[in-house]
Amino acid sequence: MMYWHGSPNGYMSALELSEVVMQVSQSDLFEHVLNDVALGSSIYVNIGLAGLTLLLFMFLARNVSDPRGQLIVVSAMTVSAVSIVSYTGLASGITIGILEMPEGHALAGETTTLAGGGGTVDGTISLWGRYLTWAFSTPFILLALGLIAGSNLTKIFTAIVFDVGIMITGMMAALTTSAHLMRWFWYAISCTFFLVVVYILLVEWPEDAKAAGTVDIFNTLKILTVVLWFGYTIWWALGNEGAGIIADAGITSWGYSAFDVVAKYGFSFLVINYVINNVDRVSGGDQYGATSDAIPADD
Ligand code: RET
Repeated sequence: MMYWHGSPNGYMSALELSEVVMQVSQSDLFEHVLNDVALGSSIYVNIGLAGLTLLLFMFLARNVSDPRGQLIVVSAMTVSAVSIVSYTGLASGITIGILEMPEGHALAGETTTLAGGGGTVDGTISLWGRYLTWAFSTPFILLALGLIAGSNLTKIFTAIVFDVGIMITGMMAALTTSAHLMRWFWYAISCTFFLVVVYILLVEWPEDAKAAGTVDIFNTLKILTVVLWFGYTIWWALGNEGAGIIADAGITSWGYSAFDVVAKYGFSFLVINYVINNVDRVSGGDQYGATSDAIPADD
C-alpha cells in the first residue's frame, strides 16, 4: 500500500492515485508518436527527407571549391542537418509535452488519449521542440540569403538575431500555461521580431542583390521565404496551440511538416543549384575568409 502525505488517513484515494499514475513519461510520448498515424508520419517522413536531401546536396555540390560558394552551400546543408535533429527530438518524445491550456483557450480542459496504451491524460500535446530547433535552422536560411544578396555583416547579424528571437518567443507562446492572454502576448512579441526580418528581406537585401548581380535568384528565394514564413505564422494562430481552429495536433504538425519540405529542402536545393551554376557571381576570391597570409588548400 502506498503512503500518501496529502491524505488525513495516510492512504491515497483512488482519484489521487490515478492522478499520480497518469504522469506522462517520455516513453509514453514516444509510443504516442509511433502509434498516431498522422502525427507519426508528419515526423518520420521529415527525418527521412532531411537525410536524403543532405546526401543529395553533398553529392551535387561536391565540386564547388570556391570558399564563399562553399560557405553558402554548407549553410544550406546545415538546414537539413538541423532538421534531422529536430524531428528526432520530437520522435523520441524529448521535445514534446502534454500541456494543460489556460482558461479561455479553445483546448482548455481537453484530454489526450495516448496512442500506444498510455491512457488518457489531462491536457493537449505540444510539439514545442519545433520552435526550439527553428532557432538553430532558420539562421542558416538567412545566412545563405544574406550571402547571396551580398549583404553586409550588420544586416546579416540583425536578421539572424531577430530570427532567433522569433523562434524563442514563439516557443514561449506555445509553452505558456499560466494565462491565455500571455500566450498571445508572446505571439505578438514574436510577430514584431518577424517584421524586422521581413523588412530586411523585402527592403534591404533586394537592393544589395541588385548591386551584387544576384537579384533574379534572390527575388525567387525572397518570395518563397516571405510567403512560407507568413504561412508558419498564420498556421500557428489557427492550430492547436493558437486559436484551436485546427484542434488536431497531427494535422497541425503536418502543416508545419509540409511547409518545411518547401521552406527547407526546396529552398536549399534552389540555393545549391544556383551556386553550382553561378560560382563566379557568388565568389569572393580564393582568399575569402582567410585568417592568415597562408594560401589554404582548396580541398
Ligand atoms: C511562430 C509563432 C509565433 C509568431 C511567429 C512564428 C513564426 C515562425 C516562422 C517559422 C519559420 C520556420 C522555418 C523552419 C524551417 O526550418 C513561431 C510560428 C512569427 C517564421 C522556415
